[in-house]
Amino acid sequence: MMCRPAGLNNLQEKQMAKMVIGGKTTDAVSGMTLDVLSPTDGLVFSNIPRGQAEDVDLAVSAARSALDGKWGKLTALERGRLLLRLSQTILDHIDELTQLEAKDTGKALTTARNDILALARYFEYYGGGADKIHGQVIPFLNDYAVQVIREPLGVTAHVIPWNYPAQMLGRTVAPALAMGNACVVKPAEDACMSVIRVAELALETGLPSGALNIVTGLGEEAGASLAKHPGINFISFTGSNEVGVLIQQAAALNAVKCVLELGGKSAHVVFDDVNFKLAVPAIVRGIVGNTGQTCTAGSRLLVQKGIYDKFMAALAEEFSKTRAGTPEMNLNCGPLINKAQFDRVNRYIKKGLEDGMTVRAEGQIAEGVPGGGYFVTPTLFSAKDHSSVLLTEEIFGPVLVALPFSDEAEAIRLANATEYGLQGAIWTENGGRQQRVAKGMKAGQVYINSFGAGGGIELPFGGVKKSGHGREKGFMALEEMSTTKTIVQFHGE
Ligand code: TXE
Repeated sequence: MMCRPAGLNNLQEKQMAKMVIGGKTTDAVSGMTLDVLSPTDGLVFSNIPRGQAEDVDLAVSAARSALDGKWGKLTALERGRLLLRLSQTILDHIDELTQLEAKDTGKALTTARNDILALARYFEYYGGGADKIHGQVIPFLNDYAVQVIREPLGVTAHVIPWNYPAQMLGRTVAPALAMGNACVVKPAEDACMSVIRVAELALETGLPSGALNIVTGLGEEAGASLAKHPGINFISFTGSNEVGVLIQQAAALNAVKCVLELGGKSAHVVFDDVNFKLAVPAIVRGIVGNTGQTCTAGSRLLVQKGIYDKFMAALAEEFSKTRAGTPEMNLNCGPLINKAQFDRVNRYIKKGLEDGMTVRAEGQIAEGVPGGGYFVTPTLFSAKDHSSVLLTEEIFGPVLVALPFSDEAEAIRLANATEYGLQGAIWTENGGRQQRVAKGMKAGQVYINSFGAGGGIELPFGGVKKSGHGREKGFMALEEMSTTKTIVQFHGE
């Protein structure tokens, strides 16, 4: 039976989802399944197959056959057109996909809808890019012609997390397909329904069998089997640092390239000439949006001493308006994804209090949220010094920690005082300072007088230090998902 979830009401009945392998929807070879819980009420609303090594084998073989078959023979123009068609099909199913994403992750319906729009945009952007990847002609010795051409890597593996399932699928798979690779995706066991549905829609749109395969299951089973599979030529991973290291080790054993996006501890640096109207709402949105479960969440706030009290008062007022609620309530915050994340975030809040931090503001959990959901109170802390782990470790929840600084040099030192380096933001009207601090920050993306979750689809994205390596988004993703071949031709006599 093909899984055809169609809206939140139907989803209230338990449904069985299937994997997509070699153009067919399928159960795990073992027949085993996993329950899928809604974070809003903690209740089981679906099952997914518990894929294992044998299912990964089938998916990798299907991807290889696609490369050797119809998919591998398409022109760049034909691949691009298919992706553009898929983008439109996603938009045609936006209500269904929005409901599915919201149910699975607990996101507000408006947020989920924006995620589906972004998913469609990924396929649009890379569909348009498929036939615009050019090689080079390099001057060399007399009587030689040298071309450098770009080719697909082959079978690409993609292990993705649960915080933005639909967007992550688009981000990693659209450039891979545009370049002519065949993909095997292992979505997160906590949220993968939209990913499965998009793979079904891709088949209905005409994507050849085996070009996009989905193996569901546990990280340590399906994920680990995929990472170490000798048949893959590349792996992209977004998730925790601990698992990222395992992925890189597995990639090293097969000598395949890997791209890692491993989270962050992004800092806002607020100088005394900050524009309050711009900064205050953006900083609050940057930590409570998606319930703080965003790798780029602005989870540290460094504020210049002279305006610390005034700025914190304005921020506290805005922060205290935040409400965590169900998808239908469409508030600025939802539940955390699961019990483990719920316990983790509450542990950090408790630790903040033990470390002597002051609670400057709290949001609220909206009235009427069901019991059993994983809702936490958004919390704004003020720290006296940099000693607490809340200033260095990724919390992945709606918890913001503020700390005062004296001057530019101290601001840069504190902004860089974590093992992560994903994103940062600078709030000042002083142009010289904007440039100096942007260059001093060790981060893959820096915002000036604004803050976005990883930026637009057109902008290269990725981290330095323990936030990972490699770049996604923008045209750079097409380079990451391809390899170059140098062809040297002697044309003398
Ligand atoms: O991540 P995992 P978890 C961070 C965030 C969060 C923490 C833990 O700090 O609190 O990680 O979250 C698959 N081999 N981020 O435990 O385990 C897993 O099935 C191969 C940041 O959920 O890293 C899922 O598909 N794969 C982040 C994916 O890895 C394995 C997003 C991510 O899960 C595996 C999510 C294994 N051994 C969490 N073990 C971001 N950068 O946005 C698990 N997986």
